[in-house]
Amino acid sequence: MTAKQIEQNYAAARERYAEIGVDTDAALKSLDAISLSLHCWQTDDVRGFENPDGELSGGIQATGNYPGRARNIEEVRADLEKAKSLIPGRHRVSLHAIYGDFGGKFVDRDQIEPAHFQSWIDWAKANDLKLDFNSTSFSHPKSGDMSLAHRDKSIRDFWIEHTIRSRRIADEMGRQLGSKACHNLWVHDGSKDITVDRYLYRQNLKDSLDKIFAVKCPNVKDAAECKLFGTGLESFTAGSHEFYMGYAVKNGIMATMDMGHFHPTEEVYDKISALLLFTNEIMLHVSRPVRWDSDHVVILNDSLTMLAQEIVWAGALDRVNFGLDYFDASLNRIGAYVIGSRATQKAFLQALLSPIAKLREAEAGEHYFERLALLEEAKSLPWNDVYNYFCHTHGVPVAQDYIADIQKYERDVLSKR
Ligand code: RNT
Ligand code: ZN
Repeated sequence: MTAKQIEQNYAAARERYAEIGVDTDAALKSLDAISLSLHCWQTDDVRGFENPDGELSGGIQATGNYPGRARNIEEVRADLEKAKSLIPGRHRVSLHAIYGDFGGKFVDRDQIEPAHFQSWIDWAKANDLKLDFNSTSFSHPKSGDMSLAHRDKSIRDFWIEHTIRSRRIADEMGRQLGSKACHNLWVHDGSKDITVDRYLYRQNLKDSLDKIFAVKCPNVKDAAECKLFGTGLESFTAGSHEFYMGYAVKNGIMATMDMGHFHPTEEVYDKISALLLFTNEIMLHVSRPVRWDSDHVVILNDSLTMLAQEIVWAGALDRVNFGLDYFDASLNRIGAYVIGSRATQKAFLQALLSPIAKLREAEAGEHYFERLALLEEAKSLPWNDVYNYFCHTHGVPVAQDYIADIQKYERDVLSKR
């Protein structure tokens, strides 16, 4: 598409939307304000630099062995920079504690410090990025089936120390970059089979969290992520949805909603308005479960569009933190970022372009045929011409043009790894 075509298509789309009372320029402005937090772990299948050849544990799995996985900090950064250059807008990067700049030394989880992440902060500054952070409880000899909920106090203490240190690192990131860092706490703690001491484990988890959050980190937005189950941990998950919802509401932190962490027909979108009445902000993990929490690359599907609609219609864009969370090792990993990020932006743009005034009017008047008809019509309005214009004005490849760019990166860089 030529620049002229993109601009002409946008002009036509703008008129078409104006007919139904929608301002495309305003929608683009709102879209521009949405920063996605790119999860660093798609670059290397959640290996990190602490023990990159170790097994991924904690009930999560990256399947596939597509060549070109990032093997060190330079490669992770190069891949993130490449992905960023193909995604319009200003974004963030989310790091896990195992991605520290450890200089080839083994630094155990209860020893990590802001210094191990200083080069990430400098990199973020140089690349106009903000950072978010995650404590890492998986892939470690001390984590087994349980960490913060473990019945052994010395194990709990180790993970409490790790998580406090992780929050301090996030605090330093937030301070230096002038934007509060989201710290997401997810632990896999659970069991494979029938569990008779559920109350004890949850009480342990709660006590550990109380100790962790007693440390004040003014530049951090704290979040905790629930889960339904992990592989090998099918019968019990200490940090269930009810557990963290209760904890978040009582303690004023965010609940993280991962789209893969609920029953297969349960959708995250319907939780937004319920949660936001009781917590200030929400953290999202945008993901795509296929039959289970499989963390497939995010695409523009109903789960995503309905989630975006709900957030936009609730007027809650500034109360939601948009983390991506998927890891597919079976295809070009930079491509995975670009597809998932663009799909997320498209979902939000569609929502921002929905004829909400007319839809609300129909609903208030109990005109349900008209409401459904309008919702259906909105699906095929020329929103993609608006998105193409967004890419064009941000100087990134429009429509399918990013494919050739990624193929070139694969030829020039990834294939040499
Ligand atoms: C696992 C959780 C968690 C992880 C990342 C790596 O089921 O979704 O968020 O995916 O922290
Ligand atoms: Zn997640």
